[in-house]
Amino acid sequence: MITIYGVEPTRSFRPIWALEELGIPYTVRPVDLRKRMEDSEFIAVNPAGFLPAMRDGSVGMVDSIAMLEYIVARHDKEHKLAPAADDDAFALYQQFLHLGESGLAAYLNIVVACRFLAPAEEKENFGTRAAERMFFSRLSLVSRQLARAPMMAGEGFTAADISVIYALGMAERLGLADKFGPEIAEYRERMAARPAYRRALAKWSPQAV
Ligand SMILES: N[C@@H](CCC(=O)N[C@@H](CS)C(=O)NCC(=O)O)C(=O)O
Repeated sequence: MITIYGVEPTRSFRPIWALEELGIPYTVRPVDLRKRMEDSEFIAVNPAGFLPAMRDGSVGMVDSIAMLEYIVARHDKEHKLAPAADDDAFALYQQFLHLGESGLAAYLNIVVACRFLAPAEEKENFGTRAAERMFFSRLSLVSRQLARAPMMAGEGFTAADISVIYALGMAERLGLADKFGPEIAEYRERMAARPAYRRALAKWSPQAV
């Protein structure tokens, strides 16, 4: 049985949603972000202490995008969440799968740190403004893709949508959603209507549903 360590608001949502889409059994093991370094079971999987982490039998791993790639490669033989490598959609799939983290959510970590952890005079510093600017420059590629197709890899839902949608939710929690174009809001609504998304949300954030 797969175990995902970490609950709302962490990137644990990505593997949880993927597992719900595939109908693979799993458990969510909550980790308190403030006390995580004292959580010996979790630290055994991720000694660096960031979330999420995952265990699948003897496998222990970190990084939500790596987990999506692992889940797809090991458990998605029917290509429900990723096109095959020789499919025309594969390049877009790879691009947006990674852009959701390296081009979107990773920049927002800087904004989170400045907003919630920095001293007052550092909250709106050059670094956080640059991170926001980079987030919105990469987001323009998502908007451009939505002008051509309903989803990140084209016509079909994939793990690239899971990756990008998590980053958009993170931006909303930081108060940045009022700068989203209508195509982004419409895309989020469409993805949130998926039954697997609703089930994942209930597991990730039990009080929210
Ligand atoms: N690229 C990593 C980023 C992991 C990450 O930044 N996790 C956040 C929570 S979503 C965290 O644990 N932050 C606290 C820290 O890094 O110490 C992934 O996709 O899993």
